[in-house]
Amino acid sequence: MSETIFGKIIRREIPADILYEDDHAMAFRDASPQAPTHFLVVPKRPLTNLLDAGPDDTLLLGQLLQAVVHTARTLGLAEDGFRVVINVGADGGQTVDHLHVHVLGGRHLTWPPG
Ligand code: DGP
Repeated sequence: MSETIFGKIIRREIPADILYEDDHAMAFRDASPQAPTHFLVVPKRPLTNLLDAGPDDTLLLGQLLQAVVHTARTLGLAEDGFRVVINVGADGGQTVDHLHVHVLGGRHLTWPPG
């Protein structure tokens, strides 16, 4: 995959509001928030998107969701709930080609999305 802005954030070459980090994942606030709380969880290994995740990535995908839950709890989202979204490809609205999990909360979110 080609280099993306998220790779630069992971390597701390450009700034981001980092909320959580472990050996496999990083969480940072979205630069274009769509809710009072909106952060992204990314794998440190640069998978392009969910389609790029194979059987060897099963554990990693679970680790990403554990990072989602941990960070959401830390930010106080557990009581009222939140939404988890993974955009995949053009029709999915993916604009950055590094797998990322959106986490949105802090307001009531409507359904369906646009
Ligand atoms: P998506 O459309 O699913 O690919 O979402 C990409 C998100 O990434 C979008 O909500 C805005 C966010 N984003 C893009 N560039 C940057 C950046 O440089 N820093 C941060 N923190 N977020 C970014």
